[in-house]
Amino acid sequence: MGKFGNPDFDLFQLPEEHEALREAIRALSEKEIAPYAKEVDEKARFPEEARAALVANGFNAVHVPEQFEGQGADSLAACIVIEEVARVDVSASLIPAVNKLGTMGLILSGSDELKAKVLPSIASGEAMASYALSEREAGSDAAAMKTRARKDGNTWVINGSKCWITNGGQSSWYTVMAVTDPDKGANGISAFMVHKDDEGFTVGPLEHKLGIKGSPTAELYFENCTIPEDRIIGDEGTGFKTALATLDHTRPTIGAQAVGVAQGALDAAIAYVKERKQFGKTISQFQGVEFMIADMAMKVEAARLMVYAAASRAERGAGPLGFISSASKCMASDVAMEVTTDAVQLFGGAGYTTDFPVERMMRDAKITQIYEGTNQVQRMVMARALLRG
Ligand code: COS
Repeated sequence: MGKFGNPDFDLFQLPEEHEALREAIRALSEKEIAPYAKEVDEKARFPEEARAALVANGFNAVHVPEQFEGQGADSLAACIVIEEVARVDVSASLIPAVNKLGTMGLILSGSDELKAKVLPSIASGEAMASYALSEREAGSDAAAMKTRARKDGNTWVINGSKCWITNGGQSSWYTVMAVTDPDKGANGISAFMVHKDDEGFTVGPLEHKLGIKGSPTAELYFENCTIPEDRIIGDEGTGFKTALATLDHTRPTIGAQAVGVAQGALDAAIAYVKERKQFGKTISQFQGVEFMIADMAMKVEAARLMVYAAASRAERGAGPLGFISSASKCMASDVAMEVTTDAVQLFGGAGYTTDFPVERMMRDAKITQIYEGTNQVQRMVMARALLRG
């Protein structure tokens, strides 16, 4: 070993417990989630079998801190769980992913009392959580939201609507961003925890989507929705910062989802090209096919490393996360789109049918380039971080 050598340390080797976690969640996903993925997609129904299996085995919300009856898994472990579920069913991977998205603001900025009220039920699987930032006219420009919250005695009264809410209707708790002071722009937005049974809260119609059909995407309505004053997350006016800080922590989880679906498509393509015969040999023996497989695997590996680097930095709280978190989500989702599209190509006509999972994977991959911020917004966030100096 040279001056910098340390035989006990390998930056690119995951710790044993993370590898063991991967083995466990992969086995569970293949046995208890994969068999239902096709039907879940065809019927656009919630993956109940996946929820039951994830809850029974403690994989539904691994990120919840131990102090609040959770497993306190680190960010990398949460990514591994999401990645492995997404490898077989992207819709099902939204259970652990959105539970994290819907509670991260609370974990980062909420009071211990509010955490104690919400988090144990998420950890146990009794409840799920969603994140409500977007509105019809405030998507990428999230600070342009119109939903209002005003103080009334010892309550907050919320009016407005939110849209594209992943797992809307399935979740019991919603992190809702609303304007509390319209004169202060982004600094006049506050974050709240709203429960599905709160007066004045209703779930609207579901979207009909290209992919992730097993995960409902709903509109939420707030009509004089009245919640206790202690349901605010952090101080008044800090909600937009909480919302963006949340995304700093969760964009790598979308990267993990993208890596997972890309790996699933790559695995399916490798198996297929070794079986499929044309011109008297398996198509894996054609150099054009070999090169495609090599490129696909190379991209997946690079995306995985970037996602893990982003998750590790989020875990360590190492500096501003904006660049790395957006870069990991953006790169991994672009890779997922390329790799799943190439997988369909390698299957040929068969890949375009629902007899094989790759067409579903391609449709599911598309959303990773759009949600938690379009990849155009990710590039904006990255550029701002770089150009700030
Ligand atoms: N963490 C904490 N605070 C942050 C932050 C971060 N990562 N990034 C910015 N802020 C702060 C800024 O410092 C600013 O506060 P001050 O005025 O006190 O300095 C405030 O938040 C507003 O920031 P900014 O002016 O940059 O906001 P913009 O309105 O320009 O919007 C983007 C920034 C576009 C990046 C943001 O709206 C965004 O991410 N949009 C996409 C939304 C999204 O991902 N939607 C998907 C929802 S989940 S499906």
